[in-house]
Amino acid sequence: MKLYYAPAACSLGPHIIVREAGLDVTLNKVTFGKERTTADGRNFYDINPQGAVPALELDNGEVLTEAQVLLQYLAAQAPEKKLAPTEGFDRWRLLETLNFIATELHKGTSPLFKKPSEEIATATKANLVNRYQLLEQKLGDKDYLVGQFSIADAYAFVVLNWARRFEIPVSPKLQAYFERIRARPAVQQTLQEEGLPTS
Ligand SMILES: N[C@@H](CCC(=O)N[C@@H](CS)C(=O)NCC(=O)O)C(=O)O
Repeated sequence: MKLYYAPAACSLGPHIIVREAGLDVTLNKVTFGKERTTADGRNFYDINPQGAVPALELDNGEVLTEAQVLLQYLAAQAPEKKLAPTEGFDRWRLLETLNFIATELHKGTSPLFKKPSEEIATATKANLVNRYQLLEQKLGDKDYLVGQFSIADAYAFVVLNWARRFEIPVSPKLQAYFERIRARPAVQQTLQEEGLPTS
């Protein structure tokens, strides 16, 4: 399998899960410019017509996209690692949490990457402050969002990393949660592989 990624983009979540699960996946960096080119010299639009990372190319040539689907697919390749509960109510809680992160936090942050006007930036950030309060409520007093560490935490790590970049205030509890995930050996390895700060 090949994972198409860009440093610190939402592909960071699937990358973390590749390392947590110990999967045999080749990383292929996509350079975003006027054209989108992969590290092995291909036009990325030929792989994902949307031009967005992450994309996962399977050994049979199929290409999967959508971060929360890749997270689930990768976790399913190593069920013994229990990175995504598949039974009981935790399964539904996991899906709810993934969708919340995708639609409220991931897409809620997207406008900030597009050099918005001050008015849009202020409104986007105010909305995110509220959404991070909701994330904190979901975390409650637990170490991780759904029982033990799961794909939801890998995805939450990505958006919390963006919150830091755009100086969106998060509570001490969420900051400690972010640091707990960052300290995991697989996450440290992933950050190093993407050339990102590890502390
Ligand atoms: N719906 C896609 C969106 C992925 C996405 O937003 N990717 C961003 C990076 S985090 C990207 O590649 N943006 C470039 C673009 O869309 O032109 C998903 O959930 O995976």
